[in-house]
Amino acid sequence: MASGSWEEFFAVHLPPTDFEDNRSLLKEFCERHDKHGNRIALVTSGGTTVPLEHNTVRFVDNFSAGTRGSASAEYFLEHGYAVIFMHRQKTLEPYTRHFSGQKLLDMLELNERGPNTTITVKPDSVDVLAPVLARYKAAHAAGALLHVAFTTVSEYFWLLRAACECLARLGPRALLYLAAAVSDFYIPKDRVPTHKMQSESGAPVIQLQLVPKMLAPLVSLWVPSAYVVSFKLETDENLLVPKARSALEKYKHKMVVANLLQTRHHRVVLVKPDASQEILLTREDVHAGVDIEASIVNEIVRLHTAHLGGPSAPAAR
Ligand code: PAZ
Repeated sequence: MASGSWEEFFAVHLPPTDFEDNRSLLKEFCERHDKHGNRIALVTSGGTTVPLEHNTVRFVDNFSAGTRGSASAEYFLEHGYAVIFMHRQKTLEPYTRHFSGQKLLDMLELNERGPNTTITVKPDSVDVLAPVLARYKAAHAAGALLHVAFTTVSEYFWLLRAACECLARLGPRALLYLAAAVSDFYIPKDRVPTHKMQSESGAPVIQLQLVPKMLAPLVSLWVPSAYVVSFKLETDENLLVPKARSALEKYKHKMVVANLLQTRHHRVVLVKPDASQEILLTREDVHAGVDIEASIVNEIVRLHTAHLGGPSAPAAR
C-alpha cells in the first residue's frame, strides 16, 4: 500500500471552507507575538476523521479525547508561551476541560425572582472555579490563546501547514507539540461516494491508502528552525520506544513523547536523540488529580530554553 507524496495530497484535497479566515487569524497571531519577541507553542489535540462519504454520515475516527492537548496548552500558557490550540471540533479545550459534562451547572445556584432572577456560584464551588476562571481571563486578556478547529485529516493538514508557514518567522522561538492523533490512512477523494452508502448495495469494500508522512516536510521545509516535539501512541510496550526512536532518527526533530493507550495518563517516555526519560505519576498523584502534562511541559520548556540559550520565556503579551 504505497502513499502518495505530500504535494499530491494538497493538490488533490481542497482547503476547508473556513480556511482563509483561519489563515488570517494565524497570521495576525504570529505577527503580533513575534513583534513582542514571545515564544509560541502550537499544540495539536484530538483525533482526525476520515469521511466515508462526501456528505458525511459515517467516518473512520482516531482515538483521542483531547485531554493531553488541552491540559498541555494551559501549562504552556503558564510558562509564558502564546499558544495556538489546534484541536478537533468538540474535544476538550483549555480551562473548560475542568468543567465538562454537568460539572459547571452543578456549581451554580438559581435564585428565581421573576425579572430579578440571578445565578450565583455555590460557596463551596468558588475555590474550584475561581483559579481556573482567573487563568482563563488572564490568557484571553493577554491575547495569548488562539483556537483553530479541524475535523477531517485533510482539514488538519491544511491548518497544520498554514500554522507552520506563519510560525516560520519566529525561528527557534516556535515550538510544535503535535499531540493530535492523526490518521495514518485515508480514502483518496475520487473513491469517496457523494451520498450515504446504501446497505441495499451489499457490504461495502473500503480500501484505505497510506497518508503521506507530513512530519518530513514539516521538519525540513515548513519550520526548519522550530523546536518540534511529536507524539507516538502504541498499544504494545515492545514497540513503544523502538518506534519512537526510529521516528526521531528518520525526521531528525527534537523529541518524541511515547505513550501507551492503556497508561497514557500516568506514564510517558520522552525519547530524545541522546537519551530517554520516563515520567511516571504515583498512585497518590493520580488520586490527587495531578496532570502528567505539567511535568511533560516543564521538561520540554526547560529543553527549549536551553536550546535557545537564553533566559526563561517572558509573559506573552
Ligand atoms: O487526548 P488523549 O489524552 O485522550 O490522548 C492523547 C494521545 C494518546 C492521543 C497523545 O498523547 C498521542 O500519543 N498522540 C499521538 C498519537 C499518534 O501516535 O498518532
